Amino acid sequence: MEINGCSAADFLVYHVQAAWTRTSHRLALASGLAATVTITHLLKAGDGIVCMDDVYGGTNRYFQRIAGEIGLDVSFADCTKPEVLKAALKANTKLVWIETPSNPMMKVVDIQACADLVHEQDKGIVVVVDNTFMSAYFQRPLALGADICMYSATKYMNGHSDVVMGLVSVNRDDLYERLKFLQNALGCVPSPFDCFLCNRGLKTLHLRMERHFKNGMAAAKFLEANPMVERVIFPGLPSHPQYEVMRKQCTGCPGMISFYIKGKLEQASTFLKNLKLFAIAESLGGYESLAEHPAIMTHASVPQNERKVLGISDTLIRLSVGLEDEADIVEDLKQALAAADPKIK
Ligand code: P1T
Repeated sequence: MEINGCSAADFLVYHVQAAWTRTSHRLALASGLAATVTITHLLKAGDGIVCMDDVYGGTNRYFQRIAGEIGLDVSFADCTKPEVLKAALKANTKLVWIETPSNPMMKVVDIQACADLVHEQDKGIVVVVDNTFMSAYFQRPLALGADICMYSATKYMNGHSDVVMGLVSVNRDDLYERLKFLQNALGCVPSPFDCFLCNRGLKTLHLRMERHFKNGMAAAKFLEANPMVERVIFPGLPSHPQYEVMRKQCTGCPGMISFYIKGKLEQASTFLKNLKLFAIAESLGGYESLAEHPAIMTHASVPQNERKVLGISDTLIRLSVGLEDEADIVEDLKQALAAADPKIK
Protein backbone atom coordinates (compact mmCIF):
# COMPACT_ATOMS: atom_id res chain seq x y z
CA MET A 1 0.00 0.00 0.00
CA GLU A 2 1.44 3.39 -0.97
CA ILE A 3 1.73 6.01 1.75
CA ASN A 4 -0.20 8.95 0.35
CA GLY A 5 -3.68 10.44 0.63
CA CYS A 6 -5.07 8.31 -2.13
CA SER A 7 -4.19 4.93 -0.76
CA ALA A 8 -5.00 5.78 2.84
CA ALA A 9 -8.33 6.84 1.48
CA ASP A 10 -8.72 3.61 -0.42
CA PHE A 11 -8.17 1.72 2.81
CA LEU A 12 -10.75 3.86 4.55
CA VAL A 13 -13.37 3.41 1.90
CA TYR A 14 -12.72 -0.31 1.73
CA HIS A 15 -13.37 -0.53 5.45
CA VAL A 16 -16.88 0.82 5.30
CA GLN A 17 -18.04 0.62 1.75
CA ALA A 18 -17.24 -3.07 1.60
CA ALA A 19 -19.42 -3.51 4.64
CA TRP A 20 -22.24 -1.15 3.68
CA THR A 21 -22.49 -0.96 -0.06
CA ARG A 22 -20.54 -3.98 -1.24
CA THR A 23 -19.17 -2.11 -4.21
CA SER A 24 -16.13 -3.25 -6.12
CA HIS A 25 -14.32 0.10 -6.45
CA ARG A 26 -14.05 3.06 -4.10
CA LEU A 27 -12.28 6.40 -4.08
CA ALA A 28 -11.93 9.10 -1.42
CA LEU A 29 -11.50 12.70 -2.56
CA ALA A 30 -10.71 16.09 -1.10
CA SER A 31 -14.35 17.20 -0.70
CA GLY A 32 -17.83 16.49 -1.98
CA LEU A 33 -17.35 19.19 -4.59
CA ALA A 34 -13.99 17.65 -5.57
CA ALA A 35 -15.91 14.42 -6.23
CA THR A 36 -18.43 16.36 -8.36
CA VAL A 37 -15.65 18.04 -10.35
CA THR A 38 -13.78 14.75 -10.87
CA ILE A 39 -16.92 12.96 -12.08
CA THR A 40 -17.80 15.84 -14.43
CA HIS A 41 -14.35 15.54 -16.03
CA LEU A 42 -15.53 12.21 -17.49
CA LEU A 43 -17.16 14.50 -20.09
CA LYS A 44 -15.70 16.63 -22.87
CA ALA A 45 -16.77 19.95 -24.38
CA GLY A 46 -20.11 19.62 -26.17
CA ASP A 47 -21.37 16.78 -23.95
CA GLY A 48 -24.60 17.28 -22.05
CA ILE A 49 -25.48 16.97 -18.36
CA VAL A 50 -29.03 16.71 -17.06
CA CYS A 51 -29.03 17.66 -13.40
CA MET A 52 -31.81 17.34 -10.85
CA ASP A 53 -33.43 20.79 -10.54
CA ASP A 54 -33.02 20.96 -6.75
CA VAL A 55 -29.44 20.28 -5.66
CA TYR A 56 -26.92 21.64 -3.16
CA GLY A 57 -26.25 25.30 -4.05
CA GLY A 58 -22.57 24.60 -4.71
CA THR A 59 -23.43 21.81 -7.16
CA ASN A 60 -25.84 24.15 -8.97
CA ARG A 61 -23.19 26.91 -9.04
CA TYR A 62 -20.51 24.53 -10.37
CA PHE A 63 -22.72 23.16 -13.15
CA GLN A 64 -24.17 26.53 -14.19
CA ARG A 65 -21.24 28.89 -13.73
CA ILE A 66 -18.22 26.68 -14.36
CA ALA A 67 -19.15 23.51 -16.31
CA GLY A 68 -21.58 25.51 -18.45
CA GLU A 69 -18.89 28.13 -19.15
CA ILE A 70 -16.33 25.60 -20.40
CA GLY A 71 -18.49 24.02 -23.06
CA LEU A 72 -20.68 21.49 -21.28
CA ASP A 73 -24.38 21.66 -22.12
CA VAL A 74 -26.06 21.75 -18.69
CA SER A 75 -29.79 21.59 -18.11
CA PHE A 76 -31.92 21.02 -15.03
CA ALA A 77 -34.97 18.78 -14.67
CA ASP A 78 -37.28 17.61 -11.91
CA CYS A 79 -36.24 13.95 -11.79
CA THR A 80 -39.12 13.08 -9.44
CA LYS A 81 -41.18 13.09 -12.66
CA PRO A 82 -39.78 10.46 -15.07
CA GLU A 83 -41.54 12.08 -18.05
CA VAL A 84 -39.74 15.39 -17.31
CA LEU A 85 -36.39 13.61 -17.13
CA LYS A 86 -37.13 11.73 -20.36
CA ALA A 87 -37.96 14.96 -22.18
CA ALA A 88 -34.72 16.54 -20.91
CA LEU A 89 -32.46 13.82 -22.37
CA LYS A 90 -30.76 14.92 -25.59
CA ALA A 91 -28.57 13.25 -28.18
CA ASN A 92 -25.49 14.72 -26.47
CA THR A 93 -26.51 13.74 -22.89
CA LYS A 94 -23.68 11.82 -21.25
CA LEU A 95 -24.41 12.33 -17.56
CA VAL A 96 -27.53 12.44 -15.41
CA TRP A 97 -27.01 13.87 -11.92
CA ILE A 98 -29.55 12.91 -9.27
CA GLU A 99 -29.54 14.16 -5.71
CA THR A 100 -32.03 12.34 -3.48
CA PRO A 101 -33.31 13.51 -1.11
CA SER A 102 -32.55 16.85 -2.69
CA ASN A 103 -31.08 19.83 -0.92
CA PRO A 104 -33.00 21.75 0.44
CA MET A 105 -36.46 20.73 -0.84
CA MET A 106 -36.08 17.05 0.20
CA LYS A 107 -37.52 15.76 -3.09
CA VAL A 108 -37.13 11.99 -3.36
CA VAL A 109 -36.25 10.51 -6.75
CA ASP A 110 -37.06 6.91 -7.71
CA ILE A 111 -33.48 5.87 -8.52
CA GLN A 112 -34.36 2.55 -10.18
CA ALA A 113 -37.06 4.11 -12.39
CA CYS A 114 -34.73 6.93 -13.51
CA ALA A 115 -31.73 4.66 -14.10
CA ASP A 116 -33.89 2.25 -16.16
CA LEU A 117 -35.38 5.11 -18.18
CA VAL A 118 -31.99 6.69 -18.90
CA HIS A 119 -30.29 3.39 -19.75
CA GLU A 120 -33.17 2.36 -22.02
CA GLN A 121 -32.54 5.58 -23.93
CA ASP A 122 -28.78 5.07 -24.02
CA LYS A 123 -26.74 2.56 -21.98
CA GLY A 124 -23.73 4.87 -22.24
CA ILE A 125 -25.27 7.68 -20.16
CA VAL A 126 -23.69 7.70 -16.73
CA VAL A 127 -26.24 7.99 -13.92
CA VAL A 128 -24.77 9.56 -10.79
CA VAL A 129 -26.52 9.67 -7.42
CA ASP A 130 -25.41 12.12 -4.76
CA ASN A 131 -26.12 9.97 -1.69
CA THR A 132 -24.94 12.54 0.86
CA PHE A 133 -28.24 12.88 2.76
CA MET A 134 -29.09 9.18 3.09
CA SER A 135 -25.50 7.98 3.60
CA ALA A 136 -24.44 4.45 2.69
CA TYR A 137 -26.46 3.21 5.66
CA PHE A 138 -29.95 4.12 4.44
CA GLN A 139 -29.65 3.96 0.63
CA ARG A 140 -27.57 1.99 -1.90
CA PRO A 141 -27.86 3.67 -5.31
CA LEU A 142 -25.62 1.21 -7.19
CA ALA A 143 -27.97 -1.64 -6.26
CA LEU A 144 -30.79 0.47 -7.74
CA GLY A 145 -29.16 0.86 -11.14
CA ALA A 146 -26.97 3.97 -10.74
CA ASP A 147 -23.48 3.89 -12.29
CA ILE A 148 -21.76 6.15 -9.75
CA CYS A 149 -22.61 6.85 -6.13
CA MET A 150 -20.99 9.89 -4.53
CA TYR A 151 -21.03 11.44 -1.08
CA SER A 152 -19.97 14.59 0.61
CA ALA A 153 -18.38 12.65 3.47
CA THR A 154 -18.10 16.01 5.22
CA LYS A 155 -21.66 15.25 6.31
CA TYR A 156 -23.12 12.00 7.70
CA MET A 157 -20.41 9.59 6.56
CA ASN A 158 -17.86 11.32 8.81
CA GLY A 159 -20.49 12.78 11.13
CA HIS A 160 -18.24 14.71 13.49
CA SER A 161 -18.06 18.06 11.65
CA ASP A 162 -14.27 17.98 11.61
CA VAL A 163 -13.49 16.71 8.10
CA VAL A 164 -14.07 17.90 4.52
CA MET A 165 -14.08 14.88 2.19
CA GLY A 166 -15.83 13.23 -0.74
CA LEU A 167 -16.39 9.55 -1.52
CA VAL A 168 -17.19 7.78 -4.77
CA SER A 169 -18.17 4.16 -5.33
CA VAL A 170 -18.57 2.35 -8.67
CA ASN A 171 -18.90 -1.24 -9.86
CA ARG A 172 -17.68 -0.62 -13.42
CA ASP A 173 -13.95 -1.17 -14.01
CA ASP A 174 -13.79 1.38 -16.86
CA LEU A 175 -15.34 4.16 -14.77
CA TYR A 176 -13.10 3.37 -11.82
CA GLU A 177 -9.91 3.47 -13.89
CA ARG A 178 -10.85 6.80 -15.48
CA LEU A 179 -12.00 8.38 -12.18
CA LYS A 180 -8.83 7.23 -10.44
CA PHE A 181 -6.75 8.81 -13.21
CA LEU A 182 -8.78 12.04 -13.04
CA GLN A 183 -8.62 12.23 -9.25
CA ASN A 184 -4.84 12.04 -9.36
CA ALA A 185 -4.48 14.31 -12.41
CA LEU A 186 -6.77 16.97 -10.93
CA GLY A 187 -5.21 16.77 -7.48
CA CYS A 188 -8.53 16.03 -5.78
CA VAL A 189 -6.94 13.79 -3.13
CA PRO A 190 -7.76 13.93 0.59
CA SER A 191 -5.20 14.29 3.36
CA PRO A 192 -4.16 11.18 5.30
CA PHE A 193 -5.26 12.80 8.58
CA ASP A 194 -8.73 13.46 7.20
CA CYS A 195 -8.85 9.81 6.11
CA PHE A 196 -7.97 8.79 9.65
CA LEU A 197 -10.71 11.00 11.08
CA CYS A 198 -13.30 9.85 8.58
CA ASN A 199 -12.46 6.21 9.25
CA ARG A 200 -13.07 6.92 12.93
CA GLY A 201 -16.44 8.48 12.09
CA LEU A 202 -17.55 5.66 9.81
CA LYS A 203 -17.27 3.13 12.62
CA THR A 204 -20.39 4.59 14.27
CA LEU A 205 -22.34 5.40 11.08
CA HIS A 206 -25.05 2.81 11.81
CA LEU A 207 -25.64 4.05 15.36
CA ARG A 208 -25.62 7.71 14.38
CA MET A 209 -28.00 7.27 11.45
CA GLU A 210 -30.57 5.43 13.58
CA ARG A 211 -30.45 8.24 16.16
CA HIS A 212 -30.67 10.95 13.47
CA PHE A 213 -33.74 9.13 12.14
CA LYS A 214 -35.40 8.93 15.57
CA ASN A 215 -34.67 12.56 16.45
CA GLY A 216 -35.57 13.78 12.95
CA MET A 217 -38.91 12.00 13.10
CA ALA A 218 -39.70 13.49 16.52
CA ALA A 219 -38.80 17.00 15.33
CA ALA A 220 -40.76 16.62 12.08
CA LYS A 221 -43.88 15.38 13.89
CA PHE A 222 -43.63 18.21 16.40
CA LEU A 223 -43.26 20.81 13.63
CA GLU A 224 -46.14 19.37 11.64
CA ALA A 225 -48.46 19.84 14.63
CA ASN A 226 -47.28 23.39 15.47
CA PRO A 227 -49.58 26.28 14.43
CA MET A 228 -46.59 28.50 13.50
CA VAL A 229 -45.55 26.00 10.80
CA GLU A 230 -47.02 26.21 7.31
CA ARG A 231 -45.61 22.98 5.90
CA VAL A 232 -43.01 20.37 6.86
CA ILE A 233 -40.97 18.51 4.22
CA PHE A 234 -39.52 15.34 5.70
CA PRO A 235 -39.40 12.13 3.61
CA GLY A 236 -40.17 10.06 6.73
CA LEU A 237 -43.63 11.61 7.12
CA PRO A 238 -46.61 10.18 5.21
CA SER A 239 -47.42 13.77 4.14
CA HIS A 240 -44.25 13.82 1.98
CA PRO A 241 -45.17 13.63 -1.74
CA GLN A 242 -42.68 10.80 -2.40
CA TYR A 243 -43.12 8.96 0.92
CA GLU A 244 -43.81 5.65 -0.85
CA VAL A 245 -40.69 5.97 -3.01
CA MET A 246 -38.63 6.63 0.10
CA ARG A 247 -40.09 3.55 1.79
CA LYS A 248 -39.33 1.44 -1.27
CA GLN A 249 -35.70 2.42 -1.74
CA CYS A 250 -34.42 3.50 1.70
CA THR A 251 -34.22 1.81 5.07
CA GLY A 252 -34.61 5.04 7.03
CA CYS A 253 -34.32 8.83 6.89
CA PRO A 254 -31.60 11.19 8.03
CA GLY A 255 -32.30 14.17 10.29
CA MET A 256 -32.79 16.58 7.40
CA ILE A 257 -36.02 18.58 7.58
CA SER A 258 -37.13 21.66 5.68
CA PHE A 259 -40.17 23.64 6.76
CA TYR A 260 -41.99 26.86 6.00
CA ILE A 261 -42.62 29.09 8.99
CA LYS A 262 -45.81 31.16 8.87
CA GLY A 263 -45.25 34.83 8.21
CA LYS A 264 -42.38 36.53 6.42
CA LEU A 265 -38.59 36.75 6.56
CA GLU A 266 -38.93 38.46 9.96
CA GLN A 267 -40.50 35.34 11.50
CA ALA A 268 -37.86 33.07 9.97
CA SER A 269 -35.13 35.34 11.25
CA THR A 270 -36.65 35.60 14.77
CA PHE A 271 -36.99 31.82 14.93
CA LEU A 272 -33.35 31.30 13.94
CA LYS A 273 -32.04 33.96 16.35
CA ASN A 274 -33.92 32.41 19.26
CA LEU A 275 -32.65 28.86 18.84
CA LYS A 276 -30.40 27.84 21.73
CA LEU A 277 -29.51 24.18 21.11
CA PHE A 278 -29.44 24.41 17.30
CA ALA A 279 -26.46 26.36 15.95
CA ILE A 280 -27.08 28.57 12.91
CA ALA A 281 -24.68 27.20 10.33
CA GLU A 282 -24.32 25.71 6.87
CA SER A 283 -23.28 22.07 6.43
CA LEU A 284 -25.21 19.14 7.88
CA GLY A 285 -25.04 15.56 9.05
CA GLY A 286 -22.90 16.13 12.13
CA TYR A 287 -23.54 15.15 15.74
CA GLU A 288 -24.85 18.64 16.53
CA SER A 289 -28.16 20.14 15.47
CA LEU A 290 -27.89 22.93 12.88
CA ALA A 291 -30.41 25.32 11.39
CA GLU A 292 -30.01 27.51 8.33
CA HIS A 293 -31.84 29.78 5.92
CA PRO A 294 -31.27 28.31 2.40
CA ALA A 295 -32.26 31.48 0.47
CA ILE A 296 -29.63 33.54 2.33
CA MET A 297 -27.06 30.86 3.09
CA THR A 298 -26.54 27.51 1.25
CA HIS A 299 -28.57 28.39 -1.86
CA ALA A 300 -27.85 32.11 -2.19
CA SER A 301 -25.89 31.35 -5.39
CA VAL A 302 -28.95 29.80 -7.06
CA PRO A 303 -30.48 32.54 -9.27
CA GLN A 304 -33.48 34.18 -7.54
CA ASN A 305 -36.01 33.20 -10.24
CA GLU A 306 -34.91 29.55 -9.95
CA ARG A 307 -35.16 29.67 -6.16
CA LYS A 308 -38.70 30.95 -6.56
CA VAL A 309 -39.69 28.10 -8.89
CA LEU A 310 -38.15 25.53 -6.52
CA GLY A 311 -39.87 27.01 -3.45
CA ILE A 312 -36.72 28.27 -1.71
CA SER A 313 -38.49 31.26 -0.22
CA ASP A 314 -37.79 33.68 2.65
CA THR A 315 -39.80 31.52 5.04
CA LEU A 316 -38.04 28.22 4.25
CA ILE A 317 -35.82 26.90 7.05
CA ARG A 318 -33.61 23.82 6.87
CA LEU A 319 -32.72 21.75 9.93
CA SER A 320 -30.04 19.12 10.35
CA VAL A 321 -31.24 17.34 13.47
CA GLY A 322 -28.32 16.02 15.50
CA LEU A 323 -27.75 13.36 18.13
CA GLU A 324 -28.83 15.29 21.23
CA ASP A 325 -31.67 14.32 23.53
CA GLU A 326 -34.97 14.21 21.65
CA ALA A 327 -36.86 16.23 24.29
CA ASP A 328 -34.21 18.99 24.27
CA ILE A 329 -34.45 19.26 20.47
CA VAL A 330 -38.23 19.57 20.52
CA GLU A 331 -38.14 22.03 23.41
CA ASP A 332 -35.70 24.27 21.55
CA LEU A 333 -37.88 24.29 18.42
CA LYS A 334 -40.95 25.00 20.57
CA GLN A 335 -39.50 28.03 22.35
CA ALA A 336 -38.00 29.51 19.14
CA LEU A 337 -41.34 29.11 17.29
CA ALA A 338 -43.14 30.76 20.20
CA ALA A 339 -40.68 33.66 20.07
CA ALA A 340 -41.40 34.08 16.34
CA ASP A 341 -45.18 34.09 16.84
CA PRO A 342 -46.36 37.71 16.36
CA LYS A 343 -49.46 37.01 18.49
CA ILE A 344 -47.28 36.39 21.55
CA LYS A 345 -45.46 39.74 21.34
O1 P1T B 1 -18.97 20.47 1.31
P1 P1T B 1 -18.49 19.42 0.35
O2 P1T B 1 -17.86 18.25 1.03
O3 P1T B 1 -17.67 19.95 -0.78
O4 P1T B 1 -19.83 18.79 -0.28
C1 P1T B 1 -20.62 19.43 -1.23
C2 P1T B 1 -22.01 18.84 -1.17
C3 P1T B 1 -22.37 17.87 -2.09
N1 P1T B 1 -23.59 17.30 -2.08
C4 P1T B 1 -24.53 17.67 -1.18
C5 P1T B 1 -25.88 17.04 -1.22
C6 P1T B 1 -24.23 18.66 -0.22
O5 P1T B 1 -25.19 18.98 0.66
C7 P1T B 1 -22.95 19.26 -0.22
C8 P1T B 1 -22.59 20.33 0.75
N2 P1T B 1 -23.66 20.93 1.41
C9 P1T B 1 -23.59 21.90 2.36
C10 P1T B 1 -22.44 22.42 2.79
C11 P1T B 1 -24.88 22.37 2.88
O6 P1T B 1 -24.92 23.04 3.95
O7 P1T B 1 -25.90 22.08 2.26
